Amino acid sequence: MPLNIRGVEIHQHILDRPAQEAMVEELRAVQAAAPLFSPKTRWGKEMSVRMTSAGKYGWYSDARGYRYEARHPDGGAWPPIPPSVLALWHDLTGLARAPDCCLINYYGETARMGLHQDRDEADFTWPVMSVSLGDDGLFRIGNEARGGKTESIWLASGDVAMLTGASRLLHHGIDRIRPGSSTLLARGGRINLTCRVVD
Ligand code: MD5
Ligand code: FE
Repeated sequence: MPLNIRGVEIHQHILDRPAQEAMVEELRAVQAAAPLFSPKTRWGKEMSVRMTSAGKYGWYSDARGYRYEARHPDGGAWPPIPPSVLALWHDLTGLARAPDCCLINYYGETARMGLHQDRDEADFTWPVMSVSLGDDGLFRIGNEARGGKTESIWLASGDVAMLTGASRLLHHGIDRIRPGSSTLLARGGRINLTCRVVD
């Protein structure tokens, strides 16, 4: 049974160590084809999280704002979503439809992500799947409206959060990671994969 926080279903350690290692290996190929970059916000500030994507679309941000793009900033198409990620998506969602985007977020020691909503997608009734790999991350879950009380939980390597229904539009963020808490990634840090249906 998954933990349930405000409708966010958290499956702790659903991926065992070999499954995590296999996923990291597949992600290496994605990053080789589509290198990590640091998006700039609309206000010109570089995000502390480095990113890339796989699938039909990649998430992107610059002075024109947040959006999905069909190409990596270097100009090429995004690589395909790795088979291990697609298998997990179909297994947990029960959907026949594949996600359009698998965003790969890389958190170094001091990276964080402020409270925000994910609302760049056309239809919020599709679930979102979030996979944590590597160091622990302190995940904060808020409300649909800005402000109010929040709840936090440490996400560990192999944890998967499913955002469905009413939880889909909650504010959320990563306050900090716990450097050195996992041996999965040779260079340390935390990877988060977020799979979404975009259009
Ligand atoms: C992360 N990434 O750990 C998080 C996990 C992002 C992002 O937030 O936008 O790249 S995604 C967690 C998520 C998605 C949609 C809804 C909710 C959480 N939620 O309602 O809690 O890098
Ligand atoms: Fe988000």
